[in-house]
Amino acid sequence: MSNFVSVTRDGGVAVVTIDNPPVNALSFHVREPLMQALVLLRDEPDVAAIIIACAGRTFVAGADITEFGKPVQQPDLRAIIAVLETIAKPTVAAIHGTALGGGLELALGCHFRVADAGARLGLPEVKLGLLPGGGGTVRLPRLVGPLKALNMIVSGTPIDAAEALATGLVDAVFDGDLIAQAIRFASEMVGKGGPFTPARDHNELLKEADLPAFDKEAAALAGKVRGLEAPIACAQSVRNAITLGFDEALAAERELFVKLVGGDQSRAQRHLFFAEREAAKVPGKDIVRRKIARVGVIGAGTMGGGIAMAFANGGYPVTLLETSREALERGLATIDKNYTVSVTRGSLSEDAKRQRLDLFKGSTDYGDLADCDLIIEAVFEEMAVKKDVFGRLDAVAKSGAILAINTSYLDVNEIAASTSRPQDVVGMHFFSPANVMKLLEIVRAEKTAPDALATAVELARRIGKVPVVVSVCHGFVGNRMLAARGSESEALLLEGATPRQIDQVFTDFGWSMGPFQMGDLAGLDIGWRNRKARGQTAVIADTLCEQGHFGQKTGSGFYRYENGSRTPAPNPEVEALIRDKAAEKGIAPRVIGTEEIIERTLYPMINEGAKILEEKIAARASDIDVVWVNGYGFPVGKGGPMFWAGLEGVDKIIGRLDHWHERTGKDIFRVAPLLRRMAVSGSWEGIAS
Ligand code: T1G
Repeated sequence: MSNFVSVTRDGGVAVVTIDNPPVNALSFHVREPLMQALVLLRDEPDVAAIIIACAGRTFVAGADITEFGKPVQQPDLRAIIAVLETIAKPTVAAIHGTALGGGLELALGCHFRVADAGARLGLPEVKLGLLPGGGGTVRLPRLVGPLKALNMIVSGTPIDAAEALATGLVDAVFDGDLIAQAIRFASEMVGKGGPFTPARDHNELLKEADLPAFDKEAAALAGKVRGLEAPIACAQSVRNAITLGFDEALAAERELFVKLVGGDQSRAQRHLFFAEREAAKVPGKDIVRRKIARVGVIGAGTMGGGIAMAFANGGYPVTLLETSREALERGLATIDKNYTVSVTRGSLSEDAKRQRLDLFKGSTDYGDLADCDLIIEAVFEEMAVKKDVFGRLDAVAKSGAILAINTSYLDVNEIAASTSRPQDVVGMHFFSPANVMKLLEIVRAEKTAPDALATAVELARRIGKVPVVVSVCHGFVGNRMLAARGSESEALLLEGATPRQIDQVFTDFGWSMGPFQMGDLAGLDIGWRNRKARGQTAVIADTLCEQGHFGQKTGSGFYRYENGSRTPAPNPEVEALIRDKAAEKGIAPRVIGTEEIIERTLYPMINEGAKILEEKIAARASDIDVVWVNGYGFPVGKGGPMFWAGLEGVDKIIGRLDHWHERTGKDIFRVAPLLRRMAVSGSWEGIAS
């Protein structure tokens, strides 16, 4: 057939094997020979059954995402499935690894699906700002029922083989040689004889559908999507499967797909898909990663406990060190409590909890870290404390162990230089809660060895984190840009905007909450301590902190939180404080609009991003997008700050930055040379000096 599609025979059973590494995406060079093979085998009289399988580590993981946005080359996936459904002899999809998106849709075009016990099946298109475009929203509800299909398609979360069997998505699950068992299964079907019913003709579950219940569930899901179009389109398309005929619903699905694939949101989310994978690539092909079998964590407080859980969740044995038995017991008890909450919520089984807790070894003796391959500290954010810890680590850690610093702004070079092995020192900046937040800024210090860096990046992926390599500067990428975004917040308050107004601009933009509500959640005292350490001031926030108002944890900050609630209520004291401070500074309040708030908060952030690229603190603009989407909740539908700058218009951004620079003389508005170059070249690629 071709390099990408081959056919083998086992008696009357033909096995069509797709081989398109690394994930058997349904690229055009696969689709064409696949179509030819299916037509041939359909019409081949001595072929009694057809199996579709894949070589390599996974079944088809979807359509080829790199082809989106380009003219579609025929045959497309729908044409292939249409031919599949004309085949009278039994067709069987043999699934291993992942059957995702167009891959699962191809399998839904077969009469039967059998899976390896470790397989995962799903329609994750919504994560790319799309909906299944190969009939998935019309065929899946026919097999698993509309409600299950709705949840699978709107969440985009794959299910495992056991659940796929239980829901009727697959017909059998096998351990061992999948192809041999698929051939046996197909032969049994031949033996049983047809007619064999394609998914499109399974209507029983649709007839029983409870539309009001469906609409209720769809509305609940829609309530969580904050301006994203794809989840809404997904729900509508599954609903069409209930209310419309098959072909009508299929046509409606296509229409929705074409609209989404050409839209900015999907372009943004596809950008992030590839950006996350690029960010994890460390220059230097043949770097041998160091072996990591055991991890040590110093400090069992909020950060240390979360970091330790992240490694245990990734299957790594953890030695957790504290200065005292009490502190250690307290830390371990919090970890146990966190796992118990997950069990109660049903996101973790009691067994899994037990297995993870068994990975922990508590200690108060630095000597117990001697057998660790990577040791990360999460002690108090003070240089002297960090240096003391690294001095002691230097004495006990085994040769070749990686020594990692979890700091959000301290100078990693200075700490590395305080050891005898700076080549083994790397920054691993986790985000709180560390067992939940995806982002991990991997800080390359001046002397960090390439293999230590590459090992830290690989380890991050293994524990389910999204790693981004950054170089040393104050606040690295995320916090440095956060400071630029926040630097005008106080000025905007003094000039007439309110915390609620500014927060509303951010939530309308797509963030889950604005800077003032976020400050209250994280604790205003963190920023206060930071500002004091740097000799900086923020008159409103500092005054609130001096008065003991740290936000949610004290019941009052920029908002009030009555009786321990998490719902922010207006705080008249803050409004009075703002008016007083403005009067003191002779600032007359005025009406401030949404545009101005965006210009004075998001535009400086992009400008700072350009400076970060100029200084090579980040290797790619897309790395900055990955940091902001995975660490700071930047709306995925906007692709991250640097991608969004392209949507917003870089000329417009430069024009307004120049305007505010002229008006205020503030450095955050001084346009970075690289941003001006981006405006000329139209892309961030290849313009860093
Ligand atoms: N198209 C093109 N390239 C892909 C790809 C795809 N679908 N999936 C992965 N790659 C590349 C990826 O960029 C990387 O490249 C390499 O493969 C390994 O990937 C009509 C509309 C399968 C779970 O959303 O979730 O079908 O960086 O590093 O961690 O309805 O890849 O090495 O150059 O991620 O082992 C729907 C996307 C598509 C699944 C494997 N499918 N893929 O994870 O490897 S839309 C998806 C994944 C669709 C139809 C529609 C994961 C994976 P490089 P990797 P991994």
